[in-house]
Amino acid sequence: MGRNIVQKVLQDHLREGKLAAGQEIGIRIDQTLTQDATGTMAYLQFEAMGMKEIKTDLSVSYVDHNTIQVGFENADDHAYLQSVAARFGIVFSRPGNGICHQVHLERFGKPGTTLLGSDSHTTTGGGVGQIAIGAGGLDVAVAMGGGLFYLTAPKVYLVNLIGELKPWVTAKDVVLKMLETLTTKGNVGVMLEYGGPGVATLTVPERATITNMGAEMGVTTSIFPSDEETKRFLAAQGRERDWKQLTADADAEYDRVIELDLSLLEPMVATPHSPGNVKKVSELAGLAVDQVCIGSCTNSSYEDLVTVAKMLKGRKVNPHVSVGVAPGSRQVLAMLAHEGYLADLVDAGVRILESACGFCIGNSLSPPSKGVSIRTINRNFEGRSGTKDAQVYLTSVEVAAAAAITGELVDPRTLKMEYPDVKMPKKFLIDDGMFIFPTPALRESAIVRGPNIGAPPTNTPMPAKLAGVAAIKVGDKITTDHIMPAGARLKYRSNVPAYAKYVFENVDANFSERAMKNKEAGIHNVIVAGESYGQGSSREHAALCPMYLGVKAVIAKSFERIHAANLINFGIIPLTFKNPADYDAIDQGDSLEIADVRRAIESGSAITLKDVTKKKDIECMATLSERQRKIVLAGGLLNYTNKNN
Ligand code: MIC
Ligand code: SF4
Repeated sequence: MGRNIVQKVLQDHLREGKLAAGQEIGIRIDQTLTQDATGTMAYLQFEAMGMKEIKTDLSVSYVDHNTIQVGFENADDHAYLQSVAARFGIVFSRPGNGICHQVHLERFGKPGTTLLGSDSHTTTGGGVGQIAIGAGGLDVAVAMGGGLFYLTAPKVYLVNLIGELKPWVTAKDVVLKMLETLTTKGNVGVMLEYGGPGVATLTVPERATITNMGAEMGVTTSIFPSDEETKRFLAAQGRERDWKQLTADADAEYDRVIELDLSLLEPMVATPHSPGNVKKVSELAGLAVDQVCIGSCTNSSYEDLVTVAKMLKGRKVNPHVSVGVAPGSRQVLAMLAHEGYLADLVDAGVRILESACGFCIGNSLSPPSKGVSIRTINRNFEGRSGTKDAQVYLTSVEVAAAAAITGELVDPRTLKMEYPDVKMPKKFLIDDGMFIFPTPALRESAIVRGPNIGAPPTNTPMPAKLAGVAAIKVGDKITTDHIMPAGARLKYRSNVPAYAKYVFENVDANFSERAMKNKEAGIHNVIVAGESYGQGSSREHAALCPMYLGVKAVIAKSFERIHAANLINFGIIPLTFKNPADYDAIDQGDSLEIADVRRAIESGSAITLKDVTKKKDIECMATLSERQRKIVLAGGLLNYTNKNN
């Protein structure tokens, strides 16, 4: 039987288990990436596991998320990250060099390899034919040390692309269409493989926009073939030697086939507050806009920003709209500058922002109250922009630039404007001067630890009996932005006791204090949740900080992949309701008990949660592999790894 691309790459890297959908497998990781907001904890954990050097082919530490540096905390983090990279043989990408996913695609992504990153949009690498997966920092730390990455062998869906995109219709519209089809939930354990004749019509940066936002569907990753177009991209980056062909066999099989005719698509928009709320731009035409933010790892390539510059050239941004542009990398920024496009943007009245995540993570350019912000980013969760009641819409750069000019959400096809048909350059401007590559001398340097650098908190093993309380009850689609806000709080990422004060800050501001009091009184905290708990980012702090507050279990209707793995890594048991209707029976504040929690986890037997207040037994399931059971019992992966060393 022929093999698809996912099977080929996974089989090449398979070290444990069998490649049969639903089974746990362990794969070798060739490359890792971290970013500053998840990186400090990942490297602290790397140190705590006693690791001395990396065992991957390449590990890169990027500084891109928190470059605001209000106060000493960010600068301390950057100094720690730089010194730790030097010490362990990791490439360091200095602040200003760009957003991890964009830069990695440009300079390091390699077809047929595996990439594990402590950021959910690591999936961007699928654009260049990598199996690129987002995970918690602890999993990345283990992979850096040569350990395997464990995941569920996926179901593979083929997205068969036919036809060609019409002018003004873009890769962003393709992925928004996919979000409309697959939605943001129910896709755990799936990988998407793009194929069909339409693939050849898309450049690598366009493909990367599509694989980037696979994260929003909750799929493990998405991958494109590596073809002549991939070769052209790598050659333009001076890396033709990294190319290899990667295609599916003609008789490859898939668990599902989704047909997508590119020529039938039109400009799309995701409306507040979920990337899955997809509509046609034409349906919302005329909506007044306050702000336009162009950038992020989804849409900030050279082609994207030259398109914006060409649309704005000789025009002024609308007087009612504040327009920010953040180039995805220093390479993109430098090319815009050298080729004159930067001047066009400045002349038009654009606010030029640093090549970093910035507004995307809510640490700058928060919209005004109730403001409408058109953004080219990938997530519009409530409050993520830093303004709770802001209305954030996700679009292509073309739609965003049209809004910047007109002050309204408008289908750009209705503007009397020539389509700026921007081509990928034959040669990108290559300057690796803002990377610090490892050298033997650097390996001798000392690790710098300012006062913001804490130690990773420890956990106790799972108790014999869980005796606690429903410390909070939340609804469906709770994102990690709800659990652990970023934005202004991002600077506490290296300091768990400080960051833990903000758990569920925007959902229930008293949660942290209440949970801490319970913990001090010896009462275990339990989180009760609806469907698709833990959507969005890979931030392990959404498990780590609850662990610090004494959370021992989360019981939900369903979980998203990365967050469930993070809970296990920090010794919190993810339980699902056998009968989802039982969710309604539990109220916040109810006393909850699992009499034999340890034994039940050990033996894999059914788990009965007793709602003591309601005098009701609730059947639960813990879908854990043998390895995961041991991790949860040990109180997390750090304890488990240290015990097994
Ligand atoms: C995000 O886009 O939500 C982030 C910020 O990049 C996160 C990582 C983090 O919280 O540090 C992600 O996507 O994993
Ligand atoms: Fe950065 Fe936004 Fe991309 Fe996350 S989604 S990596 S915050 S640009």
